[in-house]
Amino acid sequence: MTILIALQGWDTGLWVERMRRLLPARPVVTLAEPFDKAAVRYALSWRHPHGSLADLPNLGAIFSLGAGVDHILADPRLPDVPIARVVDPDLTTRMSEYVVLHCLMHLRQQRRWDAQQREKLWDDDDFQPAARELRVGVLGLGELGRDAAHKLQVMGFDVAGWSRSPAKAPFSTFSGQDGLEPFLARTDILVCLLPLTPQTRGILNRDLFAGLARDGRLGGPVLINAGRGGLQVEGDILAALDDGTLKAATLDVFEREPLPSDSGLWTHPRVTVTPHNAAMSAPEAVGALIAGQIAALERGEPLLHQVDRARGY
Ligand code: NDP
Ligand code: OXD
Repeated sequence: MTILIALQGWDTGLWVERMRRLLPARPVVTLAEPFDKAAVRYALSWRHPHGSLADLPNLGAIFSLGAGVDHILADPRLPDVPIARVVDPDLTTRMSEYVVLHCLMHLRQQRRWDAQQREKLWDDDDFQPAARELRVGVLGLGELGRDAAHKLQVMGFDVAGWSRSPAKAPFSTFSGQDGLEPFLARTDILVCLLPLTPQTRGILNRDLFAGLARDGRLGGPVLINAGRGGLQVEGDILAALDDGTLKAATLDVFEREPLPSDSGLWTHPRVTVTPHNAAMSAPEAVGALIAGQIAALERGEPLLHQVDRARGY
């Protein structure tokens, strides 16, 4: 009943320590050391090296250490066992904090005041719009999109959401390809919380930006992407910023991570870059979620938050 921790880019030691503390009777191993492959029952993955979960004859489940699972499904040698992802209030709350922060930052022009402060410039020529005058559109109405949409509504924004299948919510909802055009046409700030799948790859492109509202109070539409870098076409974002199709962007995720130092996004005056930390998986919270899932599985209960491989999320 060994637990294998297979991570790249995160601190493996933190997760080993957390899982050993939560499940003291179980061996917890990592890819950095020799281990008995036949003993591994559960694998915890964040961007595991492709092929590293193959040849584990008794593997029963894979737990993504993030909400997204594109990093797992991309493995061509992925074993055919159930995959569960993170659905946890700690992570959801972190993401909503990020989304609300950046919507407010664009609403209140915080980048402009920061620049003015550096110049010791006292210049307040505009009458700032109120949140209710801004239409925020949330792409993806899953665990994260719904919570963010709800909290944006509490702040007073005029919120709508878009999903694959029709959704009921206390705000306007749109779905499918037919719903995309009217959704974009009423959107001043576009928040992307979609998963990366073959259907969504590259969706944040020039054509989509051209469909956003042009009559909003910010003087042009704003993009906030905290979903995945593969959803966006970065050349199109830079071109759209430069020709006025987009007014500004906040980006947490990138086509290549870390964002290469020669990317024009780093230095663009109307781009805010954050290092894929909109909603980090805290070992305290996510470790407890996975330990609970393992205990439930072993009591014969179903695995929660399972990924549908055919849908890709
Ligand atoms: P969910 O699976 O709960 O929700 C996904 C949503 O996207 C659903 O509403 C789904 O529609 C919609 N969707 C999927 N495919 C399409 C499509 N082709 N067209 C329209 N809508 C679609 O995911 P979460 O909310 O938990 O997470 C979303 C993503 O956020 C993760 O996959 C991950 O990539 C990213 N993330 C980023 C983090 C960061 O720090 N930057 C942290 C955590 C997550 P439907 O409701 O019809 O199924
Ligand atoms: C996630 C992430 O998917 O951190 O949870 O990106």
